[in-house]
Amino acid sequence: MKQKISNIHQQILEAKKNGQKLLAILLDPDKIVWENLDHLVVKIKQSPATHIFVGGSIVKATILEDLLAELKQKTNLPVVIFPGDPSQISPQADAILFLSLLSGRNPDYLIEYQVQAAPILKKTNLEVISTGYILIESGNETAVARVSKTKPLNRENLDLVLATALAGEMLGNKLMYLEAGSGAKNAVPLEMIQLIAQNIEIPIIVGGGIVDLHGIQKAYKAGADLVVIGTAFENDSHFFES
Ligand code: 1GP
Repeated sequence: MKQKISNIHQQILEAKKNGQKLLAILLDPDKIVWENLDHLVVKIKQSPATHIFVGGSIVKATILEDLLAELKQKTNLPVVIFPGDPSQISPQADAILFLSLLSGRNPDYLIEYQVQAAPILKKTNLEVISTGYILIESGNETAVARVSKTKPLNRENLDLVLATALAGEMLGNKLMYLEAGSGAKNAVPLEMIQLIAQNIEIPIIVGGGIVDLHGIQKAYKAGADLVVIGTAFENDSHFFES
């Protein structure tokens, strides 16, 4: 196995300080067509991606292990688990986003799963990056809302989203993820990204429903430090060439 990439959180902080914008390609192990994996890896290498996120709402453990092993073997990018639940922990990755679903009021996603995951994580050398996760209403029901049985925050209610992000920062989260949900009809509103960026210090991840390169640039301009692209790249491996 290749050497682990360490200090991913520190690198994100430095990128933010230097105004360098980051991009993660999100791969859902359940949607990977294995015969195409080599082609996918070539396309990831040719893309401007700085990180690979791996995860999904429901993932079979063996597929996760296999995919992580392949990605670590074939790329030099940091591979970060973006888990749907504690079954999605693998020592093969470099880091894991230790998520708290702050927009919801389901205790499983606020503390129960974290309690289940902590002893498992303790035995790995994964870098654990605590991340506030805020789901924003996006025009259609997304897998995160369905699986977590939580409601997203109203996209018009900027005050509540801001209060949630502030609370997440004060609780000690190291990153804040503004999520419209995979395949969202509407991405996170730009004015919302801007407001949160003006009011919190920690790096901001934005994802869900971003379908073109212009959308990525707009999110950066509004204040996103790292943008996540899943569905658009999944549907078109030439996405970044357009
Ligand atoms: C989902 O934010 C990510 O958790 C990416 O969303 O699949 O819509 O790009 P998309």
